[in-house]
Amino acid sequence: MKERLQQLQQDALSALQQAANLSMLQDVRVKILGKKGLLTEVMKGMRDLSTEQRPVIGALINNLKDRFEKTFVARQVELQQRDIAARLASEKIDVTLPGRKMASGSLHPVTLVTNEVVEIFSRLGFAVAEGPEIEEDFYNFEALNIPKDHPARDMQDTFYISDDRVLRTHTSPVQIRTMLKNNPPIRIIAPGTVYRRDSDITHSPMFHQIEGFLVDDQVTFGDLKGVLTHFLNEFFGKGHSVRFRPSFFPFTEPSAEVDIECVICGGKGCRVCGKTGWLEILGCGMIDPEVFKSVNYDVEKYSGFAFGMGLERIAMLKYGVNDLRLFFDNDLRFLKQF
Ligand code: 2U9
Repeated sequence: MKERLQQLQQDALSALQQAANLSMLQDVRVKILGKKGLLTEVMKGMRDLSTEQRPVIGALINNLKDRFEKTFVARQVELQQRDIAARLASEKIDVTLPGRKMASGSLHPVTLVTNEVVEIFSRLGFAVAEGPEIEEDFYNFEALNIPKDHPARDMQDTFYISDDRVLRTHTSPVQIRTMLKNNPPIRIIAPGTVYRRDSDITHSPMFHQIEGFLVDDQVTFGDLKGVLTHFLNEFFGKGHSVRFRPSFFPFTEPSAEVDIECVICGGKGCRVCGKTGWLEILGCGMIDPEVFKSVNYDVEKYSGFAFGMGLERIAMLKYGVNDLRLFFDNDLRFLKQF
């Protein structure tokens, strides 16, 4: 039995050394120590040994097991390291390769100019107000002194949803809603999407406006001129002359349109300003007392000014865009430039 054990030890240790990979190594272990393994078979023969022989053979078996385990672990580590080395050699990572860049979007130019206008008026104490794009006739027209037969109500201009519901044609109804909920003093800036039945190279049926208004006691046309001139200096930079031309709007009296010296040619006359040297930027005026009456404000006590501008138009002037349709095409080659 002693010889059998010595032979088995020799065979087992050499089988461990010859195992070419981790799976073969495991097979050797099962072949020797498994339930039907060679050592297990030898150990069954212990029953037939005499009491003197049993501890001697037992010690030999323990010694064999011990050497087997140690050799097994050593060979296992060796094979694992060989595998790791092989993987490292075949799966080399080039840490100098540049990473994959995350594609990041950018804000739409109309959003950029909206943010800029809002920021300028915020610094003057104006708060942003918003309202629904589907409006009632009262807020969009009636309260703004636009009577039933006014041309602005013509089917040419307004998208009607029902007899008394429209897609808002301006953001002015936001100011009516604000006045109905609050008392003066009020300073509001109202950016938003508006809709008109108009579509050609210079008009889109959906566009963006920003309107503002201020109501308090003793507000004058001088306040209006001061605030809007300050806005234009901030938005287009100082050094461009500004002029106020008389105009008409149903909701303001007196009314004016505001021009700035052409920011493209400096007033010399070019294609953008139609050779006039001036660019029309804003409409404005003192809020008509009829508008105050429709929101139950005391016309003797309060006065105010209001203004409005098209955001696509000022974005075109600011960024030198020559075609309105570019804002709505969603062509990434255009949008990525801002
Ligand atoms: C209230 C009272 C008065 C807002 C105003 C304009 C003049 C104006 C146009 C500019 C270009 C619209 O986008 S555009 O076509 N707007 O000229 N808007 S005064 O007046 C108001 C608003 C609300 C309660």
